[in-house]
Amino acid sequence: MSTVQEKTVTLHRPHAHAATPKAERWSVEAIEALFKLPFPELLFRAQTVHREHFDPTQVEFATLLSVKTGGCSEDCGYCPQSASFDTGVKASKLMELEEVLFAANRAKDAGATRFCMGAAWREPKDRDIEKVAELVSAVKGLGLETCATLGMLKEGHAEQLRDAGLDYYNHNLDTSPDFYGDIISTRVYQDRLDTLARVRGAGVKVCSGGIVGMGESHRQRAGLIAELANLDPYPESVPINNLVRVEGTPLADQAPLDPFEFVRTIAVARITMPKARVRLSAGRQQMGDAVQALCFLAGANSIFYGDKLLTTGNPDTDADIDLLNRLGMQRGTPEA
Ligand code: SAM
Ligand code: DTB
Ligand code: SF4
Repeated sequence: MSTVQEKTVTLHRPHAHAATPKAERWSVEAIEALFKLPFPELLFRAQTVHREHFDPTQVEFATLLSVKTGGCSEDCGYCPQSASFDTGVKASKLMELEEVLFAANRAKDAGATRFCMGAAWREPKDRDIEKVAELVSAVKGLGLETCATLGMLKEGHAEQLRDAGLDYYNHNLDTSPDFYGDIISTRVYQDRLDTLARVRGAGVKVCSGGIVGMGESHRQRAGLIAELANLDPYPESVPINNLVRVEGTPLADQAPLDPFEFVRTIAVARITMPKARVRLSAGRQQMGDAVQALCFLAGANSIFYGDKLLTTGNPDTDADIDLLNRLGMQRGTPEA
């Protein structure tokens, strides 16, 4: 690592929610340069930014529930829920309200503050939105923050969800524009951006991140962060997923990512999106406590909390509480 690279990195910190002039935005090159910093330098910068905006001991607990599982018409190469791959995931219909409320109550009792409902749809139909709106308003009634991830939204859908009490909509950019076509053939990057614009336009908070470890290059990893950080404003919530390699998907045999590269991605997300909740998302079960601790040091302040993600495993809730206790950290609702 040369000191020349180190010196050429300038820390631009555009303010969230302010109109950011084009000149101040993050270039892929500047983000790549951050990625290439010596690890201690990168973590120091990320921690400095984190502490400017948040209490670094606080971590948000968000619980996921798959309200409609499997049988999806999209072909996202990482996803166990695509009907294109034989992964053993059984397709099911949208869950009934009572079942969702039961799970949301249990999540609340276990300490979650946000409840995210996921559906394996390319895009919901009008009648799906009506049903999900009922789920959202019931979960909101429990005093939980609500989030939904249902695929692409048409005109008016985001407004309907907002009116039902939806706080966040999750829709990931997943990777860089130039790698996207290698992973998904059934939609294009602009479709994702259009949905994010609809969500933002309706006044629903944006949760958008991506997956690393899919075989993307360093530059493409930087390209994903640049796309997210240059959204104007950038997302309030940024989930960074480490690919969960699922048997039957095209990415099942992908070589695992160097864990330090994952930690670097968290740090770069923190530096470029200072006020966002950066979520250490999928892949924690395979990661080990020490790497998770490094992610918190790099600025992650949110996790998915609960024994299951959508279809794959997640650490036990007891193990998560134990980990935070050992680190002297605690559950909270980090506010910038
Ligand atoms: N169908 C909707 C969509 O694609 O937006 C919502 C559900 S989809 C499962 C939500 C996100 O989960 C994906 O965008 C992707 O980032 C993440 N995801 C899915 N499978 C994953 C895997 N095997 N490893 C890591 N993240 C994964
Ligand atoms: C996100 O970024 N990650 C979550 C959530 N948003 C919906 C999903 C992770 C899914 C991991 C694979 C599975 O459990 O099916
Ligand atoms: Fe379907 Fe979402 Fe999985 Fe893609 S990521 S196959 S859209 S459930």
